Amino acid sequence: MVFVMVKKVKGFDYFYLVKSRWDSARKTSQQQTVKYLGKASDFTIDDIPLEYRNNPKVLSILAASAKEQKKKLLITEKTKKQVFENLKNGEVEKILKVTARYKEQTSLAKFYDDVLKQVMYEVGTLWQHNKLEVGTEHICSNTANKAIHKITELYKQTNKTDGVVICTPDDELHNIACNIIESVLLEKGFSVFNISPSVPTDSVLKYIKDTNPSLILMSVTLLDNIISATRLAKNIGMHYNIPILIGGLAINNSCERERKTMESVNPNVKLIINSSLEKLLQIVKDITNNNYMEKIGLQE
Ligand code: B12
Repeated sequence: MVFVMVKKVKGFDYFYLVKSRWDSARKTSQQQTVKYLGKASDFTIDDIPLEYRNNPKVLSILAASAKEQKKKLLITEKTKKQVFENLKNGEVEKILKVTARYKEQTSLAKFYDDVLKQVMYEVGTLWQHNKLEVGTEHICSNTANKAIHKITELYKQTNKTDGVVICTPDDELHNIACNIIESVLLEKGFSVFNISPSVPTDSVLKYIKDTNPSLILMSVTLLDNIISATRLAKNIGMHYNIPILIGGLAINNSCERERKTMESVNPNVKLIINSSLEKLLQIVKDITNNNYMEKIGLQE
């Protein structure tokens, strides 16, 4: 007999496809995990091995899970609308309340990825099509940053030495992503030095010398700044042997040639493309635990 078992870890449900077999000698049933199915909230039929897709027990869990996911989707849509309205009106406190409610059911990283980031992308699209005034776009981004700062104030900087430096290349003024990344890292207890936006290369190098971080995160938004990001990564590599993760909108939209060039200038550079914040947190944890370099083949 096959069924889906639920395990709760840190408040989240995780599914396992489990086979149960009667052991007549021991007169007890033996359970064996067929497949780990992942987080219940992300569970789809594609996670189930083909041979079990018509199993009634599996199908009933799938139906319940789809209903739950639809409910969450509706909540996310409603939250996005509230955040958009509050951003336009500069209502920081209201955003904090909405964030706290959403976070309770999901996580801070999910709030940023599924709500705030999506709303900011929408702001960009409306502005690009002249459907939103530049002034309103600025109010939205200023309010977003104010709200992120308020959220981040809740998480105290620890005195760990294994710090993470967050920066942007020269000329890059977009730093909402940097502030979001700082926020989720601080929430998880990392020591963070967020020097964004746009700091001259010499100052970045000096800052690295002073703080001796175990990891550098670089965020690039404008496609035009891929060149300055490449230059900065090269410069850092000439002075320090520290892993550098580079991500952001420009990296997601870059072409193969640009990606290869960036990775070729410094062997410690790794591009992170279209990653969720939860995945990024996992990578940062792995790096600071010293087992990431081997996994992705970076320099020791
Ligand atoms: C807010 C905003 C601004 C604000 C920025 C304020 C601030 N303090 O950040 C202001 C008004 C200053 C601005 C200015 C400009 N902007 Co602007 N801006 C935006 C907007 C609307 C939102 C950006 C944002 O915050 N997104 C939300 C964040 C959270 O998303 P994200 O950056 O993708 O980050 C996520 C991931 O990518 C990832 N990530 C990010 N960094 C990293 C790093 C690592 C290591 C990893 C692993 C992951 C990772 O994690 C994040 C969370 O999931 C975008 C629209 C858009 N589609 O993004 C346009 C946009 C980015 N801007 C654009 C442009 C053109 C400009 C200007 C040139 C406009 C002008 N003519 O002046 C200037 C350039 C200024 C400069 N020199 O940098 C274009 C860029 C087009 C392009 N091809 O490059 C966009 C896409 C708008 C559009 N649709 O055309 N902008």
